[in-house]
Amino acid sequence: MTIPMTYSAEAAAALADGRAIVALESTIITHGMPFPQNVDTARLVEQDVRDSGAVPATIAVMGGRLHIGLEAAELDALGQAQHVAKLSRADLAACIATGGTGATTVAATMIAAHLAGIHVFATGGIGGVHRGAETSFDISADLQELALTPVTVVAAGAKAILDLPKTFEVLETLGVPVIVYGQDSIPAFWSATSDMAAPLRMDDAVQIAASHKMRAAMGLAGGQLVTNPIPAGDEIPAATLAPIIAQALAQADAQKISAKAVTPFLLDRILDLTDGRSLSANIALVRNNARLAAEIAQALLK
Ligand code: PSU
Ligand code: MN
Repeated sequence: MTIPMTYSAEAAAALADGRAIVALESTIITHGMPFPQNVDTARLVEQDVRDSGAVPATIAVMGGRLHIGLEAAELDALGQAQHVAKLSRADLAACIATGGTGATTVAATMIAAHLAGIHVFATGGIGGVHRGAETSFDISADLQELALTPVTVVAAGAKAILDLPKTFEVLETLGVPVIVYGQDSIPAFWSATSDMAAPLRMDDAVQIAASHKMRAAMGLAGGQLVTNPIPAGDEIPAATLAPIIAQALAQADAQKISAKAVTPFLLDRILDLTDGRSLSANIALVRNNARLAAEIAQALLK
């Protein structure tokens, strides 16, 4: 059986020419940000990748086809579509097989990127271990994917709505390298720093690319997580966010939000409670990650 895949014109050309490519996810478009900022951001992020010397490939499933790169009209349509499925490893194949449409999470985007021969992927923040996971067992499939699929993922850490210490413990257990770019503490999504020490620190894209290649040479399964701090001018201090996150979590609890709905619900509540500041920060950090990912993708070719 062949996988029905559709490549955007620029992704197809870049793959044929062996040029640097950066995969981008689509759940951040459909479930992570409201319209129209979601589409505007997706376009800006694609352009950031181009301006930094690589080619963007936004990944999604549309009408039963796995799209590697979206044309402008497709991105527009996805950004405005209602009730789009949120696809992870568990449901990606089923969506394609049944002719569905869905946005890819970090886990599903990694799988698709790997199938297409793309080694680097930029997003905002990965999923992780939710607070209260000791009773809910809610741990994002993103973590396990990092242990399985050889793609270097650039993110501003894990989303700060999560239990960050538990998230990084699980990554350590799974053998996923967590590389902090340019500082000694793990960034915390909307905030540049945290009190968690960097498991690994690298200060340039060439080192990150070299360790990606070394893992491949050694036959180590899985990818790397590169955590890139939000630019200082765009961050929201952790102390400002703490009560807001607590309030959003209490609302999720009261409304019995569960499973895939948890992360989108919390992001939406925090957007409201910060008067939009969390969205501006989110946009700034994704763009920052896209630029670093483009550098890593180019360094991999050297
Ligand atoms: N980064 C963002 N916003 C998002 C996401 C990432 O800045 O909405 C998405 C990613 O697709 C990630 C998902 O895989 O949130 C995590 O969802 P869950 O916690 O349900 O695994
Ligand atoms: Mn979950």
